[in-house]
Amino acid sequence: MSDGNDYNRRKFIKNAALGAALASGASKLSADETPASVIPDSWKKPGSPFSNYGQPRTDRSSPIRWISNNQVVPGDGVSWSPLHELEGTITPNGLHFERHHNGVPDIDASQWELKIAGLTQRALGFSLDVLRRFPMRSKVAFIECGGNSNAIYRRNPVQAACGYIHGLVSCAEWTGVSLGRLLEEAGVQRSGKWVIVDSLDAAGVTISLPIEKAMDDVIVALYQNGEPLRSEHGYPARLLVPGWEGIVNIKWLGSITVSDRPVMSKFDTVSYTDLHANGIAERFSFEMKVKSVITSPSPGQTLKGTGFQEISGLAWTGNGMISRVEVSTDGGASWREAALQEPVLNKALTRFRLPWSWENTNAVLQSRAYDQSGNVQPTRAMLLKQKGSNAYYHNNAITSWAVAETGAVSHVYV
Ligand SMILES: Nc1nc2c(c(=O)[nH]1)N[C@H]1C(S)=C(S)[C@@H](COP(=O)(O)O)O[C@H]1N2
Ligand SMILES: [Mo]
Repeated sequence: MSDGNDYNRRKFIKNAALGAALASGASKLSADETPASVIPDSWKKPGSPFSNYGQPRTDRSSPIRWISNNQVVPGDGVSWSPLHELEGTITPNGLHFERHHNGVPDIDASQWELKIAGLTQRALGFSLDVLRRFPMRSKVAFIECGGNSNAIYRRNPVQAACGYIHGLVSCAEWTGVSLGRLLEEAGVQRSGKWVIVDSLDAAGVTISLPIEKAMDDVIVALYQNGEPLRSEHGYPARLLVPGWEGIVNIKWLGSITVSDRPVMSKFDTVSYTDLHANGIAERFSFEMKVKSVITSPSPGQTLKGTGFQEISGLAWTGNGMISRVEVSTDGGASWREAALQEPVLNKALTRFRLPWSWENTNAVLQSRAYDQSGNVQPTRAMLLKQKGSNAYYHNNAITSWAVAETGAVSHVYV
């Protein structure tokens, strides 16, 4: 037996002898609390009946999405995914963030068809029934709004829960028909370099996508996490454009027009576009950059007692897979590599975890993600320097959560 084992064994015996609180905080059962001596109340009457569609528990107020309404345009705003109250990597459909520019339209699917026209051999209309006859494919992917985390541009750290700062990202298994397959059916002409995607909501959202991406991995999604799309997420069909900014993932699809050029719509140019310090705007900043955030511990939470504490969070990149996540508990002075939970998927949320022991001391928690192309998440100072003071979108800076001696967690800049 090695000295180390002997030491641990002696320490264990000592703790057990003292009846000391274990590092986990588990409580010690008295004799009349052991399983053999207790009859649970739930054994005494039958449980509640079946339901046609399961609902979340109603005796609690969380997890819920928070809603931020834009005060000017009706139905313009967001609802945030409560990242700090969720685990794993798949967002339940009722908690997937939402971004609408003019409310959720009610589309009659029996009258609906997706039109494909423009620089094609033929103009085609695909009803929902016709789309369902095509080969289906599924992809687990995140969608992130280009405006996610823009609070990190503010002068002072916003004190809000993690999901209220970073929750315009969610991840689901999307199933539908390859857009490339549908474009082939219509026959793209040689001069077709872009597709112009129009939607049916009152906001009149139109965007342009390069034909290479449209023919590559884009899905006309009909299902989200196995069930037909909900109205909020684009019923009857939306685009899933893996790894690219939220806005191009057009909901309530109307038509796709093949063109030799982008249409330069408001959503191609003004929205989701960053203005550099020299007054020149970024164009087509499609790919979401490598990013991560610690979801637990995070602001609003208070650590309950010293000892073992798992640090856990989410990492993602529009550029392939997450290759590594490092965690600091001292504001970036030193870093340790976190474990990545399997499976690590291309353009999907990746869960990371690191065991930690908290000893009633001040700590500043940070996570730093790397992707397979070698991109690294920048510090806030680096990002501000690079993007200048006009920037509002695409903030992928490292976030810092401070843990006070009391265990209270808050948002800080370091
Ligand atoms: N037709 C239409 N598509 C849209 C939008 C919209 O307002 N109308 N919002 C876009 C934006 S900015 C984002 S971030 C994503 C959000 O998708 P979700 O609401 O399913 O999370 O949808 C995109 N697709
Ligand atoms: Mo967005």
